[in-house]
Amino acid sequence: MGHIMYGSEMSLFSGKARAYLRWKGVEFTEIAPTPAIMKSEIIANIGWPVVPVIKLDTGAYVQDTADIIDVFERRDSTRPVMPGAPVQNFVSYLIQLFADEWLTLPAMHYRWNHNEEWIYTQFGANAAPDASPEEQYEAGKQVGARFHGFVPMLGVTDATIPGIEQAYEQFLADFSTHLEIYPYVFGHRASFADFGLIGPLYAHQYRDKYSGELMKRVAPRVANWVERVIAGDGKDGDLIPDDAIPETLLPILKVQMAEQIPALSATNDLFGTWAETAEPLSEVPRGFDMIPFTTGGHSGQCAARSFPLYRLQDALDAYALLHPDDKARADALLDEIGGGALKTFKLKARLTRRNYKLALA
Ligand SMILES: N[C@@H](CCC(=O)N[C@@H](CS)C(=O)NCC(=O)O)C(=O)O
Repeated sequence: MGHIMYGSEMSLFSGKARAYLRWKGVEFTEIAPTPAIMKSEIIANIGWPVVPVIKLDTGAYVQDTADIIDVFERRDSTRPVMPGAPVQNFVSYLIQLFADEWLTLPAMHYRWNHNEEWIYTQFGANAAPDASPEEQYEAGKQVGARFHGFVPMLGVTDATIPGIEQAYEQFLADFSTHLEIYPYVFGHRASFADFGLIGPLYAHQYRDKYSGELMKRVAPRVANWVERVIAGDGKDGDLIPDDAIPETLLPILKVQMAEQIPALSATNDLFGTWAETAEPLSEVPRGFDMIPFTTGGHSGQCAARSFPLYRLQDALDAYALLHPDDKARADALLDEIGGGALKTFKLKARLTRRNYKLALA
C-alpha cells in the first residue's frame, strides 16, 4: 500500500502538501474528503475534521503540513527542502508563517466575498460526485458553511476589506518584481518558502474563478509561478549563494513585520494570560479573545488564533540557533525590515502538538 493523501483541490493546505510531495518525487494517491471519508478516516484517526491528512505506507497518520514535510524529509535526505544556509532557513520559516497565517486573510476574503456561489459548486461536486448540479449546490453549501463561518473571525469586514485588497495587490506586485529576477523564492529551485506560499496562492487565489482571473490579469508572473510550483517543478537549479537574502523579498518581509508581528505579539499576551492558569501539558484553545490588527492601512479586530504562535516558534527556534556571525547578519536583516521586535520575542510558553492538536510542551 502506498501513501494516501486525504486532500482536496479547494483546500489551501492540501495545495501546500501536494506541491511539496510532487517536488520531492513522492508517489501518493490523493483521495477527496467526502463526508464518508471525513468520518471513517479523518475524524476516526485524527480526532477532528481537517485536511490534508497523510496515511503513510506504514499505516501511520500525519496531519499538519509542516509535519508532513518533515516526515518525508527524514525519509529521503537527497535534495532537502530547506535551503540549508542559516539565515535563508530562518527567513523560510518567517515566510511559512506569513503564508500560512497571514495570506490566509486575503485568501478567505476573496473566496467568500468574490467566489461564493462558484465555490459551493466545487464543494458540492466533491461531497456528492454523482448528484445533480442542484443537489451538489445544496451539499456544497452545507460543507462550505463551516469554512464560511471562519471569515468574520479572521477580521474580514466592510471596514477592513479595502485594506485586505490593497495589501494583497501590493503583495502580488512585490512578488512579481521578485519573480522577474528569480524563478523561485530563493533562486533557481523551489524550496520550503515556495511551498508555504503556494498554500494561499493556489486553491483560493489561482484556482477560484474570480481570483484566478484577477491574478492572471494583474500578476501573470505569479500565476506562472503557481503553475510551476503546484506541478512540482523547480527540482534542479541553484539556490542563491552565500546565504544571501534577495533585496526583492524585503518589501514582503517589511509588510509581515509591520502587520503580522504586532498581531502575534497581542496574541502572545493573551496566550500568556491563559497559560498562567492552565494545567501543564494542556491542549491549547484554538483562539482567545479578539485583538486589533491592521492590514493595507485599514484596521479592525480579529480572533487571536493560537496556531500562528506555533509557526512563529519554528522561526524563533531557527533564530536562536544561529551562530554569532549568522546572527549578526540576521539582525541586520531584521533592522532593515523593521523586525527588531523579533530579536527579543519570547513565546509565553513552549508549544507542541499532541494527538494532532496544539498543546503546551
Ligand atoms: N496547520 C494545518 C492547517 C490545516 C487546515 O487548516 N486545513 C483546512 C483546510 S485547507 C481545514 O481543514 N480546516 C478545518 C478547521 O480548521 O477546522 C496544516 O498546515 O496542515
